[in-house]
Amino acid sequence: MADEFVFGSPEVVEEEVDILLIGGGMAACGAAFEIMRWIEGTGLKIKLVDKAALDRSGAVAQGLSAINTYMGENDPADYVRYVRGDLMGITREDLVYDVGRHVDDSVHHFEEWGLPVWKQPGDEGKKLTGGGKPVRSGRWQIMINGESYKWIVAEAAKKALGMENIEERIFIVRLVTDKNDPSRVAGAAGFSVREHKLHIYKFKACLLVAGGAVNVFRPRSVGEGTGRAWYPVWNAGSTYAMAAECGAELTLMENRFVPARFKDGYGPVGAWFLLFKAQAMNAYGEDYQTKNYADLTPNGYNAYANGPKMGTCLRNHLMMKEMREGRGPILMDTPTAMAKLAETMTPKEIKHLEAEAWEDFLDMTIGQCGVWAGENIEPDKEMSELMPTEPYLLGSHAGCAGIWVSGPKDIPGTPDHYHWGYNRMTTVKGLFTAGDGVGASGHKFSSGSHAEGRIAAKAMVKFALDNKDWKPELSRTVDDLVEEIYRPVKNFLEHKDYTTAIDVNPHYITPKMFQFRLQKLMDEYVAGISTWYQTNGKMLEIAERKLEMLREDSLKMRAKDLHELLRAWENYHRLLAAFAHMKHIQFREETRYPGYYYRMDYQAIDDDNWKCFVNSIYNRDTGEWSLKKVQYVQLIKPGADEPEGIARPGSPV
Ligand code: SFD
Ligand code: AMP
Repeated sequence: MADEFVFGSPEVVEEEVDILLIGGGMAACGAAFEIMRWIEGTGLKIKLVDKAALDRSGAVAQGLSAINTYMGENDPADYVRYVRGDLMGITREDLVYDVGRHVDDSVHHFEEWGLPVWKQPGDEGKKLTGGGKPVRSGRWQIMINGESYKWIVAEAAKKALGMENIEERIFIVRLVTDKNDPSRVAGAAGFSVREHKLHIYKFKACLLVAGGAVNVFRPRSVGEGTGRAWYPVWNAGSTYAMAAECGAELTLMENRFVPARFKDGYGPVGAWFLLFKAQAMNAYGEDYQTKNYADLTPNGYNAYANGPKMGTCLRNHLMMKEMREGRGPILMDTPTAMAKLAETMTPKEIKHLEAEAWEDFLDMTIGQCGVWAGENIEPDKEMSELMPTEPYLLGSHAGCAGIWVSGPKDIPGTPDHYHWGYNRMTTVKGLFTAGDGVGASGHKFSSGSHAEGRIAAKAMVKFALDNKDWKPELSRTVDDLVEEIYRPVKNFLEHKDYTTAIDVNPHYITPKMFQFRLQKLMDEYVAGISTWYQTNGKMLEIAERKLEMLREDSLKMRAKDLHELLRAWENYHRLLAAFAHMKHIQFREETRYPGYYYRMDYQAIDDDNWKCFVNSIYNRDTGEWSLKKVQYVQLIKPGADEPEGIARPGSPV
């Protein structure tokens, strides 16, 4: 209970470093590994803080079965074409290209560090760097035995940085700007989730890589499964919220990812579609993607599809039509796929295939195996239901919400507004990001996020060296930060005796109830599952009013122990991420991502007016958001088989 707080204020630990890495996921591990190469002999001090333990923190905690971004024989320019096609034409092609040209080196390191990468027959003993051909599930994806993926990547990061420079279980709550220059970040404050300690860091530069935002929307999971989600529940929008509060410009926060997943266990579908070549169908055995293709035409969505080649949101769109019109459930035909593959196999190989079908989930989404086992589903005998999930905000998977960053300057044709400083630096001086943090540049996945962390690390070292004599001074006092961060504790201690039921009190709101309120309103008004991802201007007005009230009530959150203090601040971060998402959807008067969300008052794609980025800035003092259009510039020429929408010029802004 609250015993740890009744003894008074937290111990305050202040520390100054040159570079702080916030987060311990794929991007942070990439940065930790890379940074040590560039600081040699410079005397720069680096520190990494993660809210959890590096070995199992972030999205890769449970492991993965595939590395979704590996170029191999492919040209990074084609990777850019693939990404912009999937994300409906609006992408920062400089950033995507940059990931594409560097990502393979990260994958080669993973293998070197011990990650088993599947190889084609005959190449089993060969490493990728020795010419070993990977088993590709798709053009960009390769298969791995990845249960221990995060352990392996974390071990390399720890070795590089040294455990003395890593602090685990520190939840960073906010960034602090510089006292003399409000456009510059100078520090960060957070608390230990194990001890009654507040940590304040001062630095020249920091990498904010705390992942995407999960549980902003009411999830499909209920009851004892509540909170089960596809993306990691511990990534609570901290990246977007802290960046926004520090004044960083966000981009494409209207975008979201709604993955089609195996129902209830949230098992990913990629391996089934791409490796096992399974077919998804409606309840009546019809191939809905072919059957509904013409349905893309009325609102111009077809401009972004070329036959079966279409983006993830459009595939969703065609699937959702079946469900909305009563021809669900959608089924993944696992038995036929396995039988087809087994046709040319020996009994031993068939056993192996069955093992692989299970291992795909055992390695990355173990809960899906629980569903199969619990519901007596044998994938070679029975089909499984697919379901579009609740929305997630992220920048590294098949989505592109995030922060607007400066890109590399060596890519021909890059306009000035794409680079103003150091690679992956945000519009706040000294604040860098990568992975889920970088907006307008999706499809990096685990490997690309690692590579991007490395890109950012190198640029940060340059920034720190260029600012070697600069001394950070915080714009806020320690007392002020203690007061703010421990407010939920104070709320609890001051009012806990007012009632006899600890969770029922007119003076405070529990973080859990706060989260329910947020999820309900986002679900019902901002295109969640209960409206089949539909909203309109009027609904968004109501959402805005309710979000404002929730922001007022955020000051009333209570924390009865350190765990609740963590939950309180996670939910505050979710609130700001949700706010950004709502404001961006409100601003973009078109339906750019059908199948992810629909503006029912503007159902068409409107390239003449909206083939552009939407960027926003949040004013922490006034609570106001300002939004604007930012020009999209095409850097990579359209390919012959790209849908016609791609070739259309960006709209004037
Ligand atoms: O199957 C704070 N991903 C997949 N990538 C692939 O390459 N292959 C796949 O197979 C992929 N699939 C998949 C994936 C993810 C998940 C959950 C599943 C399946 C079930 C995506 C990648 O995992 C993802 O792109 C990267 O991990 C993104 O990297 P990054 O670094 O941006 O985020 P992170 O790894 O989640 O790390 C976040 C870190 O931040 C910490 N943190 N620390 C301090 N203070 C705070 N306030 C903090 N808030 C968060 C976290 O602890 C963590 O360390 S499939 O679906 O396609
Ligand atoms: P998922 O398991 O759904 O996260 O997908 C893993 C990878 O496969 C990602 O790169 C997806 O874009 C891709 N993918 C998944 N389903 C399909 C599909 N039906 N067609 C093409 N690519 C897909």
